[in-house]
Amino acid sequence: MALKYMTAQEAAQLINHNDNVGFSGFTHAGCPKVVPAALAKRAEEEHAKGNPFKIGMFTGASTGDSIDGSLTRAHAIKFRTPYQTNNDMRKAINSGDIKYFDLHLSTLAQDIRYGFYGNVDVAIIEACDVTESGEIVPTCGVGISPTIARLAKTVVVELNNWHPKALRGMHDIVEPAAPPYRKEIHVESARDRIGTECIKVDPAKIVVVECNSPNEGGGFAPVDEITTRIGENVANFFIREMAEGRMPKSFLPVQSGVGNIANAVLAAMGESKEIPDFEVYTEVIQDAVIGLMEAGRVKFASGCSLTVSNPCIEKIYKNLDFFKKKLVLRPSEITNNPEVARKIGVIAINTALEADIFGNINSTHVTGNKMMNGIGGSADFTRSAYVSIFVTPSVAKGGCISAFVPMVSHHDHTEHSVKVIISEYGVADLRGKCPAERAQCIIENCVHPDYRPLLREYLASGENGQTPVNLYNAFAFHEAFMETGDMRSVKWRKNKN
Ligand code: 0RQ
Repeated sequence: MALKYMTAQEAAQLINHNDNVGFSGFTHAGCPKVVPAALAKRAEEEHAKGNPFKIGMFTGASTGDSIDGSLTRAHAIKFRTPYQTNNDMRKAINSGDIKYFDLHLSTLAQDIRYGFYGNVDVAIIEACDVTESGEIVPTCGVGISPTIARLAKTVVVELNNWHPKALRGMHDIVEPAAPPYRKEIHVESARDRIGTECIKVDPAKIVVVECNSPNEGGGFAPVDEITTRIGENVANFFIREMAEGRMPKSFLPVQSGVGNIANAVLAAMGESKEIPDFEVYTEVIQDAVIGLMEAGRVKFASGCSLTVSNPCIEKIYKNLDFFKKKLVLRPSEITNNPEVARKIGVIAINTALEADIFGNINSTHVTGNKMMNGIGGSADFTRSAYVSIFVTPSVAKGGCISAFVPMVSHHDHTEHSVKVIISEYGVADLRGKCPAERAQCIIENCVHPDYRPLLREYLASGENGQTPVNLYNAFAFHEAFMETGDMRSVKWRKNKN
């Protein structure tokens, strides 16, 4: 049957106040742009007429500014899940304007299928191709698209001609069955394909909006001295692990988080002559992976999105034959699936906002109350990895904040899942250590020299018991920062002696 074409403005009229809308993509990659922008305009117009207009939002992860930014600024969001990174949205979440619930990226698609969060009324899916039989070929990010497209009553396909139709074949689309009928996921290596090359829905529910909109990929900060040292420490840790027989000489697939630090760590691993060529099994494939692939260091990468800069995506598209043999893009419930991570022995490298000296990690909340981004996929991998590593610069904000504190102000990953912490100063290998030993190891290896004496004092002030915390002083660093803007001004409340 012939597909129905319309303008972005007409498509925006298909969405009503209180609808739940699912958006394709994962990070800025694969996100629709023109329909969300038209939807934001529609919300503003409705508000100007005195009508309420807010939607519930499901996405794969963070999105581009044309979704999260423009809908936030239009006050068009009732609730939002999961991960986000947009500055305007962050402010709206922290002021209570947007109800944000943060969850593991691997679980969102199945939670939606289980009906935990209500219906999906409309799905807006960016595609490089759509056929009259209802085949939708995603662009450079997949996220939760297969689920929202199948469940939605209306699927708006944003057919973005900026992306080549020849992307068909890069994706591996599959939706696991719901329990009690769930079967094993047969991904045994990053290269395995278990699904189809496109999403397929009833064509009668598709409307198509054509556009030609460039990707919204920003760049990465140049690698600096701190990130270089963190990267070198990670690489040296792996070299020791291989020498001591704890890591197979053929190496294991690598997952690395999002952002500048993760990008720099991968670059350092690629430069190390002693680390063999390796595979990547991750969620976001960043610029460094593509560079290493061209250099022959990364043999294959499985991910949910090409979260790369615009020059990098243009390079991939110019050389698609080469990259299609080395890349596969899957839905987030497969890339981040704990079953797969545990089975194939993923090495997980994620970034912490703060860690405490016992190895608990805060990835999400500044001073325990202000949401930064969200947990993303970090816990999907951390809990199930072969070895789970957190990296962080030892200090933030010019040294006024120590990334290592007596007690984290918010808990995302517990000491039970965190095996290794690495800063620019060194490596704290926490495996097999009791809490007191972990604390000493972190203080002596990872903490900035300005904060080492303070944290030694804190540890000495701890109560007897298996974990030597001192609850009177547990948040003294945070208190000092809130009062003076510098954690080094800490005053201990009560000492054991
Ligand atoms: O702020 O930009 O204003 O200077 O936090 O910190 O050091 O640039 O690091 O960009 O890698 O982000 C944890 C947020 C780190 C990210 C987090 C301030 C610091 C700076 C950013 P400025 P950096 P990154 C895969 C896995 C959770 C999800 C995850 C993240 C800004 O990695 O969101 O891992 N992780 N997903 O100054 C106050 C502290 C601070 C602090 C740093 N202790 N207190 N501010 N900052 N430490 C991805 C997905 O799941 C999609």
